[in-house]
Amino acid sequence: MGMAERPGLPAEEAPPVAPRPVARDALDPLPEDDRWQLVVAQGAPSRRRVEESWLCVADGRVGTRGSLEEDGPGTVAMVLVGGAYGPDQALVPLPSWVPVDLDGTFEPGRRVLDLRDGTLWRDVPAGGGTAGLRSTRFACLARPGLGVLVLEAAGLPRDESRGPTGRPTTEVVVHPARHPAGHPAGPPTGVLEVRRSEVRSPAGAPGSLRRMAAHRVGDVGQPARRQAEEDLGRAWQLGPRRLLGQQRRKWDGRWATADVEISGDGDLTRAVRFALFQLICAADDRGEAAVGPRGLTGEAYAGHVMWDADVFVLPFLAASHPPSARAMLEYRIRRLPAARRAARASGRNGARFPWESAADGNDVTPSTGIDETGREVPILSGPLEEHITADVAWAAWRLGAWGGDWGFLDGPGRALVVDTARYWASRIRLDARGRGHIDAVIGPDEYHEDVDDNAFTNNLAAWNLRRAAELVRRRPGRGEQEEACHWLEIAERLVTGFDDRTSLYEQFAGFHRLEPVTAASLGQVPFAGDLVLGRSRTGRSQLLKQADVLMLHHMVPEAVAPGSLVPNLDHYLPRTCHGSTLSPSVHAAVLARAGRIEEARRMLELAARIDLDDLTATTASGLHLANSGGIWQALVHGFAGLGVDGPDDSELTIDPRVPPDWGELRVRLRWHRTNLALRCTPSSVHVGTDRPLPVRVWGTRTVVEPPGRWLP
Ligand code: IFM
Repeated sequence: MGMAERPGLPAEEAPPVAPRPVARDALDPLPEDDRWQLVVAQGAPSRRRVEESWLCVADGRVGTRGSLEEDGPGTVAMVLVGGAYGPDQALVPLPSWVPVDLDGTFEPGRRVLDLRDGTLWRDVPAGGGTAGLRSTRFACLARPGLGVLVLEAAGLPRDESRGPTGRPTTEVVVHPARHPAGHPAGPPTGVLEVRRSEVRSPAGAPGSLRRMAAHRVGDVGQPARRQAEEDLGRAWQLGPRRLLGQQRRKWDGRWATADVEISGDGDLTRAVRFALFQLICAADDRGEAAVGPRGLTGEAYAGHVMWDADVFVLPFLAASHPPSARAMLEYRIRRLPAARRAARASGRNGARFPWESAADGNDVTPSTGIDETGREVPILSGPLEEHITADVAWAAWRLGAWGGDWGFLDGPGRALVVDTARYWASRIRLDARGRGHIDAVIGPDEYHEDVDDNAFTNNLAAWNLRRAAELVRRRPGRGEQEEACHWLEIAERLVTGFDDRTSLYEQFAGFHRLEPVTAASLGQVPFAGDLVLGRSRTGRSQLLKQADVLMLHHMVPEAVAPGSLVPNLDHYLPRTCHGSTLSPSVHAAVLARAGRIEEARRMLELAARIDLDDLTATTASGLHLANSGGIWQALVHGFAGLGVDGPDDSELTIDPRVPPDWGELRVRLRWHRTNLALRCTPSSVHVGTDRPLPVRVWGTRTVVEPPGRWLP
């Protein structure tokens, strides 16, 4: 690319931070860099589970939460394997391969998660009655499913001493069988874990432990077991040092098309990289990737796949590592039969995706929950939060259009757009005047249930119908042209909620008549509005949990009324309490696009703190991955101002709005098979590219030749 330095250093160039004695497996960390490292010093037992979420290491397939190696108060050592749902369709938390039975007492010490290479380091100096310990662990991005732990401590060996010292012990564990997707009578499936450990205790030196664990999900029969043992054997022979070298090369490659840096703000840069790191860790790039709302860092929402994945996580992966976005869509494609059955069961055509989805693709949203008073209340999102069906189509379009990959949209991804359009065409009710309505839904703002003509749902459904018609225009299937005309007509008839006198979209029919409450009159955002006002009054008020009309402006700016962003921002933002972690980042994005840079920046900083300050007191059960994805979207679509336009979304538009004291906003990504490196300042942008790139920068069209140039 002929552009800026690559993040991270190859292992051989990395000087050790401090001279390290002994152990054959001792590994060298990369040089200290607080823009790339999350440091937890002397963590507290009361915060241990939060730290375990922060310090999780994952490779897209297996997540090992950041528990300490030894048992202790507050520790819950746990592993999560993507897509490993139990018979109850909940992600199964597995016992971790990390715990070591050590003699002695240890402080938590200093723990460093290095975002450059996905390694977790721990250093506990001996003293004050506690023993010393050092450890390094990582989940191998180059060999997904393989975890490596190297530990040195005075208290070794204990449990490992069952095998003769110097000879590795190998264990094979089959974790509970999962419900095979759609094949109740299929082969036995589950999670297979093969673990090998070796302890060395040279006289007069601390003992050292080398451990590796290989996890495989799916078939757990004999051949799979043999294969897992062979894979582990090869990794064992390579040893931790060479595996770490592979790890660093792999992570360097991922950051080369993913990094975002704010040159004038180191703390924000670290928080942003932490978010991007989580997104990289969450999704496999082979087969199918079932990405839950907390990725592989926690089991909240039973790891069910929700719109968090399609709308918030996928865009980052589509722009940094398309194979992972493709694997996420493969998860949806394989569940089209279930979505078609769901549509048929409700008397409709096409495919209806479930609000919460697990192994078999049926709706697994719980039907009840506990409210703020401890009462059991119905959860209506399963039957009513139907926008998920259009969200899945949007995700498919996003991968195809962003990557310039029409082969996907004309091929395996086509049904995700076309069958969902068929659903909407049969779902829309025409009234006596021929106007289309979608009755009885929940929009993204979940404080208002069972509403008619939710602007987000209606307009996204219309967008879905029009995009499907475009696909048919490109490659008509038999009888589809007539159907596509009908889709276009029905999209035209569907009420949008837009009032051209005020330029406002009414969030749903009757919203403007509700009690006009502003968030500021109730407290300082963010807060859970339903806890403050009570569930039923909230439902009768205009208080919003998260972006709804503004979510529409965020997702499909090309499909909303021109000039409507600012009036709707003025109207809806003051009514929003950000009771959902999905809210601040989206507001940051639309505020930046509206040129309200200072407010945008405050929202972004709020989003960046959600997990790092545990603002919702729920980080213990996993990091909020939609927020991570939203942070990237706020930076890329909001501050860097990237968008697409033109026939077949073939033109990249760049319209940066950068706070003056940020210095440069640097963004690396892929678009239409081109590697880009942008350096945005308040008044100019350097576009680095490895191919000739037609762009529109601040409204002016030009073609940038490699390696790039400053504009204007
Ligand atoms: O999907 C979200 C929803 O939009 C708001 N409540 C939390 C869910 C899971 O993150």
